[in-house]
Amino acid sequence: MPVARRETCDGRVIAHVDMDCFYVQVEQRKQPSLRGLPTAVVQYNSYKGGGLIAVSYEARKSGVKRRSSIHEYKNVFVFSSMRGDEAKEACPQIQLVQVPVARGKANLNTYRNAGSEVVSILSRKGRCERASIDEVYLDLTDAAQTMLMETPPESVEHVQEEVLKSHVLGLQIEDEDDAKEEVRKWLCKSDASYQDKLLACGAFIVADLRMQVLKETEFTCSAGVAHNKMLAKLASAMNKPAQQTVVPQSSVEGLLEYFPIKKMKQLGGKLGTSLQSDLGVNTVGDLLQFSEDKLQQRYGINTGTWLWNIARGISGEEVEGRLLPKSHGSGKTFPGPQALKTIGSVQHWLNELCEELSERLDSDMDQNKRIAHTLTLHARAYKTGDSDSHKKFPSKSCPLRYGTTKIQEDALTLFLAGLRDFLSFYNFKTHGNENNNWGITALSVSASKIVPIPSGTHSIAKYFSERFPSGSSSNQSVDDVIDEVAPSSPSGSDNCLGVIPSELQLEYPEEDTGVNHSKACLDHQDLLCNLSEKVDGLTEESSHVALPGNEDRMTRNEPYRDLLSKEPRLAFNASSLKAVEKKKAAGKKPHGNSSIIKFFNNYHNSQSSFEQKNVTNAQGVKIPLLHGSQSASGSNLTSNQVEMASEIHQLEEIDANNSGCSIDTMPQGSQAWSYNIDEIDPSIIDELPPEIQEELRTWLRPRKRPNVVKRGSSITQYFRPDKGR
Ligand code: TTP
Repeated sequence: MPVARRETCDGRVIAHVDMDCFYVQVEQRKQPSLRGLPTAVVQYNSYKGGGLIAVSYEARKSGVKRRSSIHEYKNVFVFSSMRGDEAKEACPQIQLVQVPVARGKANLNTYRNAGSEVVSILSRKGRCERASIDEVYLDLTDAAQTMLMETPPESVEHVQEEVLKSHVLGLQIEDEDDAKEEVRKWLCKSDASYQDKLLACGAFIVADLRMQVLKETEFTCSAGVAHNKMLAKLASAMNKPAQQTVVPQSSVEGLLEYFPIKKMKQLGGKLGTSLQSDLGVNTVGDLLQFSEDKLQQRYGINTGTWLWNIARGISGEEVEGRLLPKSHGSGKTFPGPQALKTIGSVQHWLNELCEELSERLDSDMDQNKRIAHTLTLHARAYKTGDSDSHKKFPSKSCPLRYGTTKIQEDALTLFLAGLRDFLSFYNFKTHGNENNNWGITALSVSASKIVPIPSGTHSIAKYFSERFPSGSSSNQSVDDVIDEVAPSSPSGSDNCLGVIPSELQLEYPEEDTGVNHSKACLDHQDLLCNLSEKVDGLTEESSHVALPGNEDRMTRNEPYRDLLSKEPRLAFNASSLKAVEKKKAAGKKPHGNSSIIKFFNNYHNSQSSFEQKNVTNAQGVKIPLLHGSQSASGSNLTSNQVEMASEIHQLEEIDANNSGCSIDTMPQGSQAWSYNIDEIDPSIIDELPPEIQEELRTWLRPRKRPNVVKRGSSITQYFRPDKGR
């Protein structure tokens, strides 16, 4: 029997608000002449008119839709998006607007900013959680209770039209002409239960908020009002656009009875499939026949309980008070023939993505006084013949260092670490003409663990010491990176996904709409952030990886965009330079061939010696081959990194003079410690001891800023992590 904590209705009033065809609305606001016309926003990649990423409701009436086909492959739903050309056939009047572009990829800033406008309005009435670029959860419990006490619905003389347009699940309406009157009666019923009265108040409040959004931003949105997040999210999608749906507790069973199990949040994948094939569960209602014990025995304690709860519409997930994104991300996919096959092209795109990420981090720091702590790289690679290969490139994380160049360097190191694991998985060997068997089909970088910037001298020192731990102030080591944590359990509280199962995220554009469609973590709608969850999304473009429906794209005679041949010489990181120096010292010439396949070959061929050399760094210090921990003590380059770079260097013709890096400027030794003067917020100078204020101001003066503070200066001494303060 359900225990108290599982009360199906605990009196909370939760709303989920979702913008209608959001990108289209943003474009229509920019170009008012498009209003009322069938309109769609297309991706940056204009192949066949560009993939559709947002479709207006006028266009939907003519059969234009974002997804043109869906098929299930290995228990995963794979979507192909409709393209502009196809949309024109279905609706010749359609207006196609290309997503804004920057750095050769979609730039979502306009949409993010528009989302922020909406959030600032919706947050006026209660705790507000920004769940994705265009959706929020609201906890309206307090506001509803207040309204019920002060102006209960039954006392409202004139109920506004927007409120009367609500849909109340389970409310029988015989004649559509009477719909508004029936809704009014339900909302204003004086002998309704306390919970229903609270929901009615919620409907009034949400309708009012939606009207404010329309008035102040010109955007329409739809909403669900229920006793928990899960039900509110289900409801908001039921009546669109510009409408709202209320879920009284008495209608929950009916709502879930026929709701497809695989459409529930977290049940689109293996778990949902197992429920179908092993237990014959096809709808959420089917789950009701199983006891909690049975579900726990089969799926474990937490998942079993979670399944038992969702069958009854129970979800205790709180609305987090969060108006700002939890993370930032930038990603791009390289479908079919665009797959990246050279380290140079990977580095080129990583540089672009990191530049965008760095800009967003800087503006977050400026505007919101927040800093991010973790940098994560996600990638997908394919290997012909292994349709699961796209799942095998591991995500890697490391501490985030501010500054575009540093982020670029670290992202490359993370990529190499992932590549190494990927190669190990296949125990890779290549022969002859296998160069086309491999490629990188998606890249994304994200910054997470974002916290308010510390203020005050002590915190600043801590901030710096965290950024540059153990003197490893230069590049991240390949062995220092951390494997990304596996996705949380279905009941994980971190996930605010709604009804859309993770597989649906796979639809995300082959392009770069970039980033963060994930509904779970706002800015992870990016392509690859949160590969396993839908939301910011974003987990999405597997449809462009070597799946059956897409293989034709791999072989089609489409013009192959050879990125490498067009790209300029790329600045290399310190590791690469060091490697170049090593090669030069050994009298060897760097190779000009930068094929990834060669990298694979070189990696494989050198693996055994690599493993051995790996244990000793440049200073002769033994370094354990540990993942997820700092391995170098006092060395700027781990031997591992040098070796890895050495491999790269065999593939790339490097002009050392192109690099702005100088590894020699970094202090050496176990007590080494440095930081970037640019990372000091000038506003904290007054809080520092007088003896270092003057010196710091000198450093901060424009045009005289060095990248690295001189060893032995009082500032350096002051900020030393081991300084006993
Ligand atoms: P959604 O909220 O999923 O859809 P929507 O707002 O366009 O339409 P609806 O009224 O049905 O909710 O996505 C929000 C925006 O995210 C959408 O306008 C464009 C973008 N997006 C993509 O770029 N790719 C995608 O695959 C999806 C689903 C959304």
